Amino acid sequence: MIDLHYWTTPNGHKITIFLEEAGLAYRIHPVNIATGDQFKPDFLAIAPNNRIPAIVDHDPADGGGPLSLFESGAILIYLAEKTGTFLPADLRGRHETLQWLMWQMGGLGPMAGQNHHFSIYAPEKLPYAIDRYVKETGRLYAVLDKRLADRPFIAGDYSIADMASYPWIVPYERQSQDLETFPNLKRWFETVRDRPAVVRAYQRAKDINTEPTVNDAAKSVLFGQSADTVRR
Ligand SMILES: N[C@@H](CCC(=O)N[C@@H](CS)C(=O)NCC(=O)O)C(=O)O
Repeated sequence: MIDLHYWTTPNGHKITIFLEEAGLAYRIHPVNIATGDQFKPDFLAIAPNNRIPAIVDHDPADGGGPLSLFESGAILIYLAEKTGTFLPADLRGRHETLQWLMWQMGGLGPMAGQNHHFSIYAPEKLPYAIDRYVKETGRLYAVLDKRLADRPFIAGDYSIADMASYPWIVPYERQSQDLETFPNLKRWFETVRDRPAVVRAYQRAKDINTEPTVNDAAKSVLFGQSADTVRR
């Protein structure tokens, strides 16, 4: 059994997609990041960065005690290795997939996240910041579009690289991106979107978070953090 500490955001969706695809038994523990659940001591004990997602595997392959992990990329690699799925075993295929997973973790996710922040949530609309992140998101979309020109998925067969990137393309309109101008990316997006496991993962999110709006109280929880938040 896997305990998934989760909220209904792109980094959370990555893990429900994997778990649904692999058919692993899991329990969701909602961590409402808009109301501050990410600062509860039980969550911080497994996720010291106060960010979702995190997992606890009660049946790790080494037969030892429960194994906990935070960081969505690390969780995807762990689950892929645990199940022997969605990450090729051969040297070249494995590293091609991990390379694109890292591209998402270090590039697409953080840049699209800053795009959301400055375009939608920031109290002041700063043209330089908005332009910077909209353009950088567009550049990353173009990289993915080019990559997908001659292959159906990001790295070989459908893999954890696709599962990591897809949830960050879902809010493309909020990122001021037009999928019509990225035809290969659009075709891939629709293929992943229509997978039954992906549909199930997004349905779970809807069942858990019926009001996914970020109000002023949530903004002060999410965007007022500093070193003091961690030291408290
Ligand atoms: N690099 C981390 C990022 C995780 C992350 O940023 N999670 C967000 C939701 S998508 C969160 O928990 N935010 C809570 C907060 O900002 O306090 C990962 O991929 O797991």
